[in-house]
Amino acid sequence: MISGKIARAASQMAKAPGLFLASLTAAGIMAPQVALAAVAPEPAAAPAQAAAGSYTPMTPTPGIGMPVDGGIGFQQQFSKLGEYGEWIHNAVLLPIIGVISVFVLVLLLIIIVRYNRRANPVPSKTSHHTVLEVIWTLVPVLILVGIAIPSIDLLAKQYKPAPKDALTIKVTGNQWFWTYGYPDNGDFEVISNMLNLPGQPTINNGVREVGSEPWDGPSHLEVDNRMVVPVGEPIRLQITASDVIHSFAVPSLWFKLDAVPGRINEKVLVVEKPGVYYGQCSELCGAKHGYMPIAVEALPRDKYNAWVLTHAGGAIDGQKAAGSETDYLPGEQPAGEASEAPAAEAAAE
Ligand SMILES: [Cu+2]
Repeated sequence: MISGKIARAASQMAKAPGLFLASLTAAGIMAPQVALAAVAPEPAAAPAQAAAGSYTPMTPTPGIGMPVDGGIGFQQQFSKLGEYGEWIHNAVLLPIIGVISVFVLVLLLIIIVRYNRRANPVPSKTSHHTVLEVIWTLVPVLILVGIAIPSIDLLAKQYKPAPKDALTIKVTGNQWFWTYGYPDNGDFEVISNMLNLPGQPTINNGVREVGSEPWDGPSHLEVDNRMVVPVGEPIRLQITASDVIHSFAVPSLWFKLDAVPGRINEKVLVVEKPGVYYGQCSELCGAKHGYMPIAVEALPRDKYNAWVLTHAGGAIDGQKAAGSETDYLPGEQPAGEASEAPAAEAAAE
């Protein structure tokens, strides 16, 4: 384990000597003074603090990444998928629902006024009308097809796997808190508990009260240790649970995926803007189901790396190139090759 860390750190040395020494320093292997003396060309030049790992939690913007008073729509979205989903809801579904509801209401009113017993004592005996029947079958079919096209497109995009070299973060639901594992960053783990509520019975022993730090967000949503992620790059979230089924859900990031014991569910997350985004467990999971919120803090890469280095054993991952690789799963072939392969086999037969 330790030798693995040293090996990994050593491989980074070639690329970034400062970071290598910083990680050694963070791991307690080398004294900071020795590290700096050994590398820094001029003592004053190296901002040692940033490289050695530093982190102050970000103060959330009110109303962003969290519910708002009287809100009835979606939370403001901070991912491409979320913006697309919100567009389908606002520009496709709501107008269709509105037009159909008004149309049916108008038909009902016409029937009530014009075809009641007094206004129309002798009702028509017509029972079939071919043109009308074709229209009222065809129009709903076309409406459903029109809704299905963007819906299936969104569904497909949501389950597109992360690029091969995306950063992996493992999310585990527990009764009643979340743990976040960082296998690409030295495999440390963050335990995330809801902050206690002032003047109310203690929910989590040994955890401070919400509002006791300047960066605390809303009560019931803020946690002691947030899930920190890099902004603007695809992240492979692998989600599981240790006891019962939970669900990892963050509305403003258009993200919800069940956490099932003994199983890993995977989905890609790309956060567009730095910020703090809150969510909650969304699967009834026991007595304290309502007290296991999620707080995702998205930071620029350099700040994310500095956060990583604040953890024992934390190591900077190989700065994954965002989206440079293809989107197929490990072991799968690219679309072009895959289509050629069966043809080649067929030709051989
Ligand atoms: Cu839960």
